[in-house]
Amino acid sequence: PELLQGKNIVVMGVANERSIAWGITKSLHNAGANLIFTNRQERSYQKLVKLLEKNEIEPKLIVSCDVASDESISEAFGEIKEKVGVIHGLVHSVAFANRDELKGEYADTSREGFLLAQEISAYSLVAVTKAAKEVMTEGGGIVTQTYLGAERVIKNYNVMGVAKASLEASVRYLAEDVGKYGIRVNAVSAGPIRTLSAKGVSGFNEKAGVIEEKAPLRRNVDQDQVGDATLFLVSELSRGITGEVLHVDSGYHIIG
Ligand code: 0WD
Repeated sequence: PELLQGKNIVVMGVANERSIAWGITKSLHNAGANLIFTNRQERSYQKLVKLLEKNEIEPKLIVSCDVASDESISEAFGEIKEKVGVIHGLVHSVAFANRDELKGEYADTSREGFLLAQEISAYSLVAVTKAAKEVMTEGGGIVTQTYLGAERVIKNYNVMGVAKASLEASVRYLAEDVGKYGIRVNAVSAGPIRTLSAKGVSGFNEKAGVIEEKAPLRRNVDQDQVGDATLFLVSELSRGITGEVLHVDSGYHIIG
């Protein structure tokens, strides 16, 4: 049987064809999973429906979910519980910061901008894990998306780097909390990939060039590679792994 045959997996964060969550969708679909999607905006919903049709992927369910709202999260997972019952995995591929704070000096970050980045990019995983564990009654894997800017100072990544540091620490604390229910929590730390969100980070093209030049594999990663690594972390193949950050970056992070 296929790796995720009969498994119900929630995917959060498909905005368009370039989204990392779309690469993940293809990997999970190819592994036989039943997919449940959450979107924030109507615009993304329309795009997602078209993308799914074009790729002949039949979604099990699509629900709206704005991670900035506890009410929206609880409605979304309530609907998932009612219509799907049990879920076996969840992919969190959501982040946000004000564009004008993804350049210049981190020291200039506003209080509001700091809190917004933390709320959407880090706290959302906490809130979603709390809601998802009620529906993950047979155990499973939760996987989020992070970036090297959590560990090192990367020019312009600023407030988002600090939010990703918080996200990675949350992965560890959450892993401890839900481990007793057979639920694992891990992160993929992807190299730079051209997406809608990446466009918001100043000087993004330079970052991709550095990977091609310096990473052991001398090439950039793409959505499909992140998709396959995420599939591994969602599936039972990684049943011994939790609280981990797996780098999918052509090995760039090992180079000094
Ligand atoms: O180089 C990159 N692109 C990397 C991205 C490298 C390493 C990590 N990542 C991370 C991002 O930080 C993020 O956590 O991967 C994740 C996905 O990013 P992406 O695929 O680059 O971004 P994008 O295609 O823009 O999707 C981001 C989505 C939003 O799209 P819409 O158009 O609906 O705003 O994040 C979601 C949303 O789907 N999002 C929200 N979802 C629910 N509630 C919210 C929100 N409040 N805000 C943003």
